[in-house]
Amino acid sequence: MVLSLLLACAAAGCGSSERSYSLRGQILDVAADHQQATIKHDEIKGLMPAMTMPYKVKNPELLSGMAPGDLVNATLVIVSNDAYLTAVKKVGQAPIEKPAVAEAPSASSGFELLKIGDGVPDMEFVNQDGQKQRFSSFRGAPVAITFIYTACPLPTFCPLMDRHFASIQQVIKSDPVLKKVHLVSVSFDPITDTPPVLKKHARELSADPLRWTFFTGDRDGIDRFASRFGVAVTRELNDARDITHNLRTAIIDANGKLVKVYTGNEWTPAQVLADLRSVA
Ligand SMILES: [Cu+2]
Repeated sequence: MVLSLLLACAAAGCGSSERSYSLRGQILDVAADHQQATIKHDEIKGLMPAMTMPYKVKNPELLSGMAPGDLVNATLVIVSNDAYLTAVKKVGQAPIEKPAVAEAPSASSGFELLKIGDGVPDMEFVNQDGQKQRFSSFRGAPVAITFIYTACPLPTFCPLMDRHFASIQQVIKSDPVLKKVHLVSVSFDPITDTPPVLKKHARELSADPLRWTFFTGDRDGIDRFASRFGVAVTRELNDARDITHNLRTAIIDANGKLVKVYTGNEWTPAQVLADLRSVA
C-alpha cells in the first residue's frame, strides 16, 4: 500500500499539484464496470458550475452499491492529467428528473444561441502572434472551434479539449480529405491568456500554426461571441482569473455556417472528425 502510494505520487507528481473539492450530487448512471458514474452535481466553487458529467473512480468498490437516483457526497481529486472521485458516500435517494428539452442561453448574456445553419458572427480576435484576425479569415475551410483558458484547473475540462484537438490535428495532417480543416481555440481569459501565453501554450501542444489558431481579444466581445454557442463564463468579483465555465465545441462549415455543437466533455475526437469529413 505504501509502495503503491509512492509510485502513484511519482507518476502523478503528487503534493502541491493535487487538489480536492467536495462534490454533492445525484447519480444518473453507473458504468457496468463500476469505474465511472455520471453525476448531476451542484456548483463546485471556483471550478465549474452545476452540471452533469461522468466521473471516474480509482477504486470501483466505491460505486459497487450505487444506483441511479442515489444522492451522494464525494471528494473530487484533481492531479496533473486526471480527475477522479474518492470517498463516495450515499446520503439519500430521489427520483431522477427528466432533463430540460433545450438549454436556454445564459440569462445575463441577452444573446440568442446560434441555430444550426446560422452564420457565425465575424468577430475580430487577436491571435497567438498578436495579430488581429477575423473569424471570416477561415472562410473556405471547415472549422472546429472550442473555448478554453490555459490556467483551467480541471484536467478533464479545458486541458482535455486541448488534448482532443491535438489528436484531431494528428489525423487531419495525414488525411487528404481533411487537409483544409482548421482548428480554433478561443480563450475566455484574456487577462492571463495574452498572445505570448497562447503561443507558448500552442507550442506545448505541438499545435501547427497553419492548422490550429489560438485566439484572445476583447473580453466582452469574446463573452458575447462564446455565449452564442452556449458558453457561460462566470468570474469571481475579486479575482477575474477565478473562472467557472462550461464547455462547447462546434463544427462550422467552409461558408461560416454552424453545423453542430457539442456540449460538455464527452465528445470524442472520432465524432468531431466524422463531422468534419461530412462537411469537408
Ligand atoms: Cu476549463
